Amino acid sequence: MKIGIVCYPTFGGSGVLATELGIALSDKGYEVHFITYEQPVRLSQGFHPNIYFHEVKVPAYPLFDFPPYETALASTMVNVIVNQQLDILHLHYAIPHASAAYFARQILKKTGRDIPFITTLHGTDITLVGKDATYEPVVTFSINESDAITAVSNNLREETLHSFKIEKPIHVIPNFVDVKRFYQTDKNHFKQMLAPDGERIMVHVSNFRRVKRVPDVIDVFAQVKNALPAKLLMIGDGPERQNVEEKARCMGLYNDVRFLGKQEQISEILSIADLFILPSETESFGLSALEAMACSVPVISTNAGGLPEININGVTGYLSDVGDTQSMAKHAIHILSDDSRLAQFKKAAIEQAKQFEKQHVIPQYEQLYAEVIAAYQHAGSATTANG
Ligand code: GMT
Repeated sequence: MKIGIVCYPTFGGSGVLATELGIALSDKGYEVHFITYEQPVRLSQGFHPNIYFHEVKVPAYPLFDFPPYETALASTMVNVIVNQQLDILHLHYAIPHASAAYFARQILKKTGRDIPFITTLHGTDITLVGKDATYEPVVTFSINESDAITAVSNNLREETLHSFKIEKPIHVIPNFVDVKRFYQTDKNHFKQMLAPDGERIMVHVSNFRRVKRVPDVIDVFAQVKNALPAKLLMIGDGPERQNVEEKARCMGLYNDVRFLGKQEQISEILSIADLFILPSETESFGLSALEAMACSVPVISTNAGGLPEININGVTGYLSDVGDTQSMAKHAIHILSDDSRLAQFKKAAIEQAKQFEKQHVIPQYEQLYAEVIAAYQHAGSATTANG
């Protein structure tokens, strides 16, 4: 089977998941074609013979204040589908991928070369951006035009049904982790450098958007540091980074907080962490928290969105209300202040991550692809027979 994957190539969760899916599928012998404007970050970590990358180029032109990415994407889809003879297109993040796919398919229908497409909803395409009136009609239409729809958590499925008029079933296929790549390795030399006096290490990973409430990480850390020796590693970059760095400086924490920027070898950093913190306003799943758990790191998070589906309160970490940094700090101190309790939470974290191992999840996508292709071919032959 030849599968086209359309995603954002950045460090954002939807692009990371799409890339991990493509790698897992290629390992199983499928031919995978990524269609996006840059090589996805996680693809750069090794060569995969079954993976192809097709760059969407958007030429500049003096008339264009806003170069038409969606048009370029739809055209690239058409070219790749025809020339590579793809069987199915899998879109990650609805905007603008689902509408571009709809457009591409209308073009291909004229030549009888059209293929089915699946849209996977990831989070802010529904909870934030998608329901904005600027995009909503196109998002609703193009999701409904998809041959199958998946959401990464039960919560996101419910949110989608609540906010949009969806006329098809939404399959929940959770995010997954490759525990052969995400596991705790011995990085004690690295830990020694960052926490020379045996301080506990807290980690936050995100794209520093407002929705992540990154300043709350600093507030929680300040309270934890008052109670026990600790260091904080901040991984990622984005619009809030400068403010948050400034906040850490103003609070006199700068020597204990390291802003490491965007990092590709996340599992190495997670290997030295004692606690992961994710205080998001909304989070459809929290892939970064799952990857932390796979590296035996317990999680302090909010109870927003799909987070309670992966972070089990009192077992793999704790859940608090959005903005309740006191509760988050109290829970963090509870976990970090006792070696045997920390060990117990670490053990539970990895056990929970195993529930989301890739071998449990990839077959769900494979089955969906097979069903969608069969239904599409069946519908096509029925139309031909009748017409
Ligand atoms: O917000 C992000 O970190 C990126 C965003 C995206 O769509 O690229 O992530 C969303 O998709 C991830 C993968 O399915 C989920 O793990 C994240 O929870 C989700 N983010 C939000 O809902 C805010």
